[in-house]
Amino acid sequence: MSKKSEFVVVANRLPVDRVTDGEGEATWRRSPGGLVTAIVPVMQRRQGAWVGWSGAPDQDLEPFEAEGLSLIPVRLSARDVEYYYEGFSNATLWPLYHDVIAQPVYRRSLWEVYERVNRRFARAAADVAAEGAIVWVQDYQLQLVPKMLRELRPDLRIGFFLHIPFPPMELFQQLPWRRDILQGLLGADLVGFQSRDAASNFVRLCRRFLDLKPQGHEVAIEGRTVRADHFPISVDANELITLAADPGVQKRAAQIREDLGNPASVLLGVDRLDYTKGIQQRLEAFTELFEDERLKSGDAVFVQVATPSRERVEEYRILRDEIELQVGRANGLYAELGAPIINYMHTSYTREELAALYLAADVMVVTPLRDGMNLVAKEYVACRPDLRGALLLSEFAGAAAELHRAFLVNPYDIGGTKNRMWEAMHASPTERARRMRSMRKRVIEHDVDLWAKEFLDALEDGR
Ligand code: GDG
Repeated sequence: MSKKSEFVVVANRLPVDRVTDGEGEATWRRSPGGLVTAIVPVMQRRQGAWVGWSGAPDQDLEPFEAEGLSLIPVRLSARDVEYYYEGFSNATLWPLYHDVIAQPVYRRSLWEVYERVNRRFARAAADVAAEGAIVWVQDYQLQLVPKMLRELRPDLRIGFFLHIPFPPMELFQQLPWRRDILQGLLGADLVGFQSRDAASNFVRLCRRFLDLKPQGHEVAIEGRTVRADHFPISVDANELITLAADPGVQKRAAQIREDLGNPASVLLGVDRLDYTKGIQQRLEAFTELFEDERLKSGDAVFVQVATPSRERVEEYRILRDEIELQVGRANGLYAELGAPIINYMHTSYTREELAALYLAADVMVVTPLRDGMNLVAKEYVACRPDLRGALLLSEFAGAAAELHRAFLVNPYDIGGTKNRMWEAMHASPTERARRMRSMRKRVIEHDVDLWAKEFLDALEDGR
């Protein structure tokens, strides 16, 4: 395809999923999620193209159009998926960038494939970008793309956004390829992070390991200036408000409470099944409330939705077993016949069902040990115009910097988490409303559209 685009997004995955209809015909459907929703209108305005992997290994696909988007597939072999995606991205970078909660794997063979695959993405972007186009590279799987792309196409304006935390010196230092990653990112004109701390870590690391002399958040390199800044991502608040007002969703929420036996409190967790999310810590805190006899069956029910994730990575398989053992134990000890204290669902739901769960929950429990932002916390807040819910939120989630009226917890402190959980369950309606009102104001004013606009304005400003 020779058509060039003025605006190119480069991400590990394409924004569409392959679905098969009733007749067995395969088509593409836009993937759910804030990033796609926020960027699609921008792309439509600017003849945008999206470069990414289809999600299936060894698939040869020509560029195609779907959902009004121009899509450029990048091929990954089964080995690429194993080494670049499951390996370097999810067994090296993911744990390293999340406070080494799990031990990162440092293997040269993984790095080599990461480099090779990043180059493939950079070439695909270079081929499709028009003269002087804006290219926006997404996330930790593609940190080398900005530099590789600049070498191929110095005329482009390149932005990079990291969705996960960026670690402090003491941790980042471990990475054998630390200089390559920093240099990779510095190929961009603007490097965006979720938090101020992450942006500062990056600048400090450039000083320490590349001998550069940053001024504030600007790094001068090879006659250019790279800006590092924070742009906290958000949700499509309007979409969620509409969803929560839907009579079908509201009816379903009432049904869910009824199915749970109409307990005094419904607590909810919604996460990818990931060791960064603090699922074990929150379930331990909840179970201890029964052990302490502060709660008994019928007082409170915990619903934990754990969406299957990265199931071929060893750590994730172990975690799943541990959680399932923990849930079984807790119910074995404290449930009554037909009334588990924890309802654990290892599955994924539609947006409608998720909204109904948010509406049914008195306390939303979000306790990551480290999280770039955490959209679930913001989604819950957007879905509660009734002001009746309470949010229990980890200090280690990026979202805590904005949602400081949540019931904040340190998830490593099980005793403290348990008490705060109890407090959130028993807060008066006035207190819940006061906290929720302030959090809603923030999420509605700073939605995902504003996030994308602020990033792109900053990227174009520096031209
Ligand atoms: C990374 C960063 C950062 C979950 N289960 C279902 C479902 N979900 C949706 C949620 C939410 C999204 O998945 C999860 O987003 P989070 O932000 O909570 O977490 P990560 O997946 O780790 O995302 C994170 C984010 O990137 C964006 O920058 O905030 O810090 O780690 O939207 O609703 N959606 C549906 N069914 C499910 O069962 N439909």
